[in-house]
Parts: sequence; C-alpha cells; structure tokens
Amino acid sequence: MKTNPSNSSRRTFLANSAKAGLTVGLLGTGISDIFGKESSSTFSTAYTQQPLAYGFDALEPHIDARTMEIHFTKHAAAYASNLRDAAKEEGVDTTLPLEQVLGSISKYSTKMRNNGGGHYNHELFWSILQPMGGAVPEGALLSAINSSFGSFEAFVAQFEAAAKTRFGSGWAWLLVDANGHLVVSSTANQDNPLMDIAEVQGTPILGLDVWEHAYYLHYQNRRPDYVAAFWKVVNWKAVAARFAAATT
Ligand code: MN3
Repeated sequence: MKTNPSNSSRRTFLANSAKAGLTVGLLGTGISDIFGKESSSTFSTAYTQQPLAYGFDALEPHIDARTMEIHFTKHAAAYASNLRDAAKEEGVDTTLPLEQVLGSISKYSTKMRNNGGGHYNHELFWSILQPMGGAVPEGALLSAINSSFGSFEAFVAQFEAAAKTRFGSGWAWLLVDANGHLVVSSTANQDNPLMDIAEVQGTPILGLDVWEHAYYLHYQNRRPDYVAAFWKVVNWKAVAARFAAATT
C-alpha cells in the first residue's frame, strides 16, 4: 500500500503525543527532579504550539481578532518553527520540557534565546488570557499579592509601569522568585525570567507582550490603553494554578 503524507503526519503526531504523555506522566508522579527545578510544575512547555483554548475573536474588543490571528498564526508560529530548527542544529532533545534549555540559555545560540523565549512567552501568554476574564485574583494568590505589593491596586500600578516603560519590544512579568515571593519585572525582546541571563529570575506566572505586533493594529501608538485593557481578559484562575505549581 502506498504511504500518503497524511498517514505519515498522523503517525508522527501520535508518536509525539505518546512522548508528551510520558513526560506529563513522569511529572505527575513526582519524579520531576530528573528534569530539574524549573520543570517541577505541571506547566512544562513543549516545542510545538498548543491550540488556542478560545477563538481569535474571543477577546474582542480588548484584543481584536485580526491581531490575535496574525499574532498566533504568524509571529508565534514562526518562533515555534525557528525554535525547532535551533534545537535540531544544537542537538537539543525536544521531548524534554523547553524550560530545561531556558534555564541554561547562556550556553546556547542567540537564535535559541530569541526563539525559545519567543515560543515559551507566547504559550504562557495565550494560557493566561480568556474571554470575559478580568475580575480580581482570589485565595492564596490574592494573599501573596497583598503581602508582596500591599494591595492588588498597588500590584496593578507596578505591573503597568513595567509594561509601559519597557523601551522598545519586550514583556512585563509577575513571577515567583527563588524565595517564593512575588515580584514584577520586565525583559527586553523575547527574554524571560526563567533565563539564566535575566536580571530578575524566577518562575513567571503572568506575562504581557508589549511588542507593537501585540497591539498596533487596534491601539497604534497607545500602548497604555492596551495595557489597561489587558486586565479585562486575564484568566486569574490560570494564573493562580501557575502560582500554586511554582510555590509547591
Ligand atoms: Mn508577541
């Protein structure tokens, strides 16, 4: 029987799914230390884009459909594709979580840094957004925010300042540092707090993309309006789950 490409893709997909399942299984049974500290959470990142959990138009009017579509299918897809090229060129085992490479990114190429960060950052970003989000955090996350920043409003002000004052392209972050404290930071380009070259290091639980490609179609030069609208689509339950994983 003649082999056709769709069967071949399906086999590759199934093989990759099986590997991903194995990784998740190992992480879920507490053998996570074989992957190192950064991947001890259940939020390990694969080298491929995960499907969006909502439609491109789901975050309207705060983030418009056209921006989401181009952002996901062009910008983020390119980071994922270029990351896989870099991994192949540099002999990285792509069945292991991407966090492994990010934690020692200083040992890899600029291509790996830019695209590994680019892929990780966007996968995190999509996961902490949702239609009809907003509201405010609750429970242990809210307590930790109050303890670290004084109040939720004070945290928002600090995060917005980080997002608005990042010169050029980059990200604003809420992260858990090595002492388990919540900290706000920002990074240039596609760097992130997992990287061993980051000024402020830790596990990011919330990130905001402030590259112009993330907002320019709808907001043009008005980055502060985009930053303010971000709070309307934050999925605080997802952020709380990342917080719990990073602090246990
Ligand atoms: Mn982006």
